[in-house]
This record gives sequence, structure tokens and C-alpha cells, in this order.
Amino acid sequence: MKIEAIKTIVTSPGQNFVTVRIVTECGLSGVGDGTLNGRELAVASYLDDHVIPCLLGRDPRRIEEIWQYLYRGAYWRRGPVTMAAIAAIDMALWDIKAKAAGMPLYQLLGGASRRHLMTYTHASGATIEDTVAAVSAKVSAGYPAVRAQCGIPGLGAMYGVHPLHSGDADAPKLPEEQVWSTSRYLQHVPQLFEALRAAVGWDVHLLHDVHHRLTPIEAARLGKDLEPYRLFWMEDAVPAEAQDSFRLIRQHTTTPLAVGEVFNAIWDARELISNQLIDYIRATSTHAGGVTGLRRIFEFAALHHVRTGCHGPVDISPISAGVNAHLGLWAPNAAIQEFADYSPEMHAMFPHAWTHHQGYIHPGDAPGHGVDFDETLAGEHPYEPAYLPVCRLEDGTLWNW
Ligand code: CS2
Ligand code: MG
Repeated sequence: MKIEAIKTIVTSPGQNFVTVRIVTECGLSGVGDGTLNGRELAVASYLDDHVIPCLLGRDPRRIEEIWQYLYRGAYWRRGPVTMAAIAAIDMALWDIKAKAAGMPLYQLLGGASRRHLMTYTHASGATIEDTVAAVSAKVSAGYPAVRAQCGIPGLGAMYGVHPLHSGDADAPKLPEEQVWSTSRYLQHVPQLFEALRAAVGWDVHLLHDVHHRLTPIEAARLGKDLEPYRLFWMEDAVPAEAQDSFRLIRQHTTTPLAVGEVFNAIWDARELISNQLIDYIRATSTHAGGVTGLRRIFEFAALHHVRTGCHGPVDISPISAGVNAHLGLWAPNAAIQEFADYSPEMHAMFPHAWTHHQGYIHPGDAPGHGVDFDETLAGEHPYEPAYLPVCRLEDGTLWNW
């Protein structure tokens, strides 16, 4: 079998997506997701200018060898752009291999460890009251797990939640600047979860995303303050480059910790996992080197009581949602997957075998990863320049968005 052609398509049905299609000489093709929110064109260029010329004519069945070739062979290893490009190629190759084997990807990995995988959905509001109403609506709809985010009095935009692209050609194309106040936040969030537990009770999992905003001791304080409300996890409490800094949080609180959506290699989580400084690893197929990269992280986490919770808002495509679901159906230590539903345009552009019902996802049993890509529809939604916001403290200090 030989790789005959590889295409990179950037499209924007309300959110920019980078999609790769690999076509073999025998007519099999596979697709992969290389979306990197705010840096999509960097990934597309990395693929078109530096990866694709090296892969044409190779045997697509040699997935591991190609992954090693792209990882080691680049010399400049790791990083979000490189690993998203590798992820897109890797997902497409696994799609082809599973199609050639006539089975869904999860069967190729070792079969199902569960009937389906629990997901968590998003609920947010400008005030505690609005957020309680939004979470209550999700609980009434039967969702087993809800991530709650709330506006902070005195601060403008809702943090960590970014709207789909406006589609307005005149919209500002540079990063929006948002203001942050840790003291206001630390005062407000425990009140939110006190109100949530009073409103929805204890049978629903509540999650919260701190979105990298705190220092370790501040995260320790918040974790302690949230203990009475039994969160499923407190996510991204602190930027995790200094993995050892999570020891301080761990010493002070039993609130479960989740981190890793921005990780792109197992080394980003090695100390966190091997020292059990976290409870859930959030690494996701698009950012962590595809099936090949993420499977390694999952297996390593399983050795250390760390469970999986793949990142998955709408800024990774339905392809990755499906690939994550295959890994999440197979992995013995899979716990949950993020699922913020896609728009009708996105569902149409990425026809998929995966199903999501009452808060649980199943990848489906179509051969391959079960997600396709409608290039005609994609052509109707050209790339839209867009950035993630940046964040400043009230004195102007550049902070973590
Ligand atoms: C957030 C993401 O869903 C989450 O956990 O951290 O929505 C994050 O803000 C985006 O992926 C950034 O592109
Ligand atoms: Mg997050």
C-alpha cells in the first residue's frame, strides 16, 4: 500500500479547523484533525511545506515508523504546531488501517472496556443565578456531568469560554484583551458551588475550569474552599510547565485535579503522573500527537491511578471527538470526555458514526474512526483570521488567559 496524495484543508464553519486527508493508491483514504486554535495556518504550513513532501509514496500501514520519523526526524521536537501536524497525519493513518482491517478503531486498540463513555457538558452564566439556571437545565436534560463557569463581579468577559467566530468580516482580528482579578475570583467561586449544590443536589458531577489563572498557593486555597462541594475535578488550576509546583496544591486539598489540554507530549505530564500530582489527564488526540501519542499517555497514566478526561470543546473538530471516543471506549482508565456540542454546519461538514446521547458518547462501529469530511461544504467556509483572547491583571500585567 502507498500514500498517493495528502491534502490539508483549512475551513471555518464558525470555528477554524485544519483537516488532513491521506489517499492511498488502492483508493482507501483517511482524515485527521490538526486544529490549533489561533495558530491554524502555522499547522497547515508545517504540513504542506515540511511534512507532506516527505510522506508521499510511503507505506501508510507503518504508522509507528512514520510517527517516529516526524517526531525524531524534525530534530526540533515537540511543541503545539509540530504535534498537531503529527496528530493529523497519525489520525488519518489509523483511519486507513482500521478501514483496511474492516473494523472500528477501538477494536484495533483492544476492544471496548465499557458500554459507552461519560461526557461532561458546559454551562455558564454572567451571575451565580444565571449559572445555576444553566446547570439546572443540563441536569434536567439528563446530563451526568456539567462544567460550571461563572462571570466574576466587576470583571467583563466570561473567562475561559470563547464564542464561535462572528462571521463578521469587520470583526477585530487581533486578540481581545480581558481583565482578571484573582481576589474577586477566589471570593466568588466557592459561593457559586454552594449555590449549585443547593440547587442540583449531589447526584450530578460538577466540574470547574480555573483556566491557568492561579498560583499554587491560591489553587490550594481554592481547592480547600471547594472541598465541601465535592467537585469531580478542578481543572488547570495553575500553568503546568513547573510540574513540581502541583505538590503544593496536593499538600493542601483533596479536590481532584485535572490538567493537560495544552500538553503535546508525554514529557509534559511525566512528573505530574508518576508522582500522582493529578487525578485526570486532559491530553487530547489533536494536541498530543494523535492516536499514537495519546495511547502512550493513557497507558502511562494507568500505571499511576490517573484517569483520562480528554479535552474536547468545539475548537477541536468532530474528527478528534471521534478519535478521543475510540480511545475512551478502549482505555481501561478512561473516565470522561469533554463534549460541547457542535453546530449543525459542523455536524454536516464532518459526518460521523459517533453518537452522543444523554451525556454519553460512543464512537460507533463503522470501519476506521468513523468520521468523514465533506470537502465541498468545507470550501464554502473559508478560513477566518481569529485569535484567542489575552488576559491582564487589573494593573496591566500580562497574565494567563
Ligand atoms: C477550555 C477550552 O474547554 C476547556 O477546557 O480550556 O475551551 C480552551 O479555552 C480552548 O480550547 C482554547 O482554544
Ligand atoms: Mg480547560
